[in-house]
Amino acid sequence: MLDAFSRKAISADSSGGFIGGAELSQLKAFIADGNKRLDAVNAITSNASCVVADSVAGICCENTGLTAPNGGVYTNRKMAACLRDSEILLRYVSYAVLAGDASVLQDRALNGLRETFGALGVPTGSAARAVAIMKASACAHITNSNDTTPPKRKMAVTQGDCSGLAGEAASYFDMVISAIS
Ligand SMILES: CCC1=C(C)/C(=C/C2=NC(=C\c3[nH]c(/C=C4\NC(=O)[C@H](C)[C@H]4CC)c(C)c3CCC(=O)O)/C(CCC(=O)O)=C2C)NC1=O
Repeated sequence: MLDAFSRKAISADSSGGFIGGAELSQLKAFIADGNKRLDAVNAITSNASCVVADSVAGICCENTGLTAPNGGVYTNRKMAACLRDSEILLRYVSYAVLAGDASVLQDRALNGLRETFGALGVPTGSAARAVAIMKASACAHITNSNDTTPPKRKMAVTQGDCSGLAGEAASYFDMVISAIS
């Protein structure tokens, strides 16, 4: 498991150098934005069940075959597995946002996931679509701009520009999408 700090140390060590000025300023920025980052994690965490349920409801509305006999979430057991998988993936994205580093997401959740889904017959296109819906709603929660995206819940936080963090979170969701697509 790595974070933005360990990553800098490892890359400096691989070139036998000290952690230089540019790296230090990046880490300084990481610390300066620390409260925003924690608010971003909180925005995901406090709305997780809503974000997850909304994404799975979304794919079921868009594709009614999913809940029909032999569909990807036909039977309560498969629906429960699908909701659980979406929650797991969202949780790992929240860890990546916290650490400012995707390695924990890559190593513990995404590694081999496409093969697992393939072996189980989980429709990866629909799974990727569910992740894309989570991306839209989680990013709206991070920027607190979820006026138009259901759910419409707003957090009481200091107003500020969290577009950078929303973009970073979006990049982690994109990693999930490309890992299973
Ligand atoms: C480390 C993190 C981690 C992940 C990511 C994980 C995924 C994972 N998802 C599984 C199943 C599953 N996953 C889904 C998910 C879906 N079906 C759909 O149609 C939708 C598109 C989608 C939800 C978005 C379903 C339905 C199953 C059960 C498949 C089956 O048993 O037939 C299984 C098989 C074992 C089980 O059913 O519990 C694993 C291992 N396990 C882990 O430990």
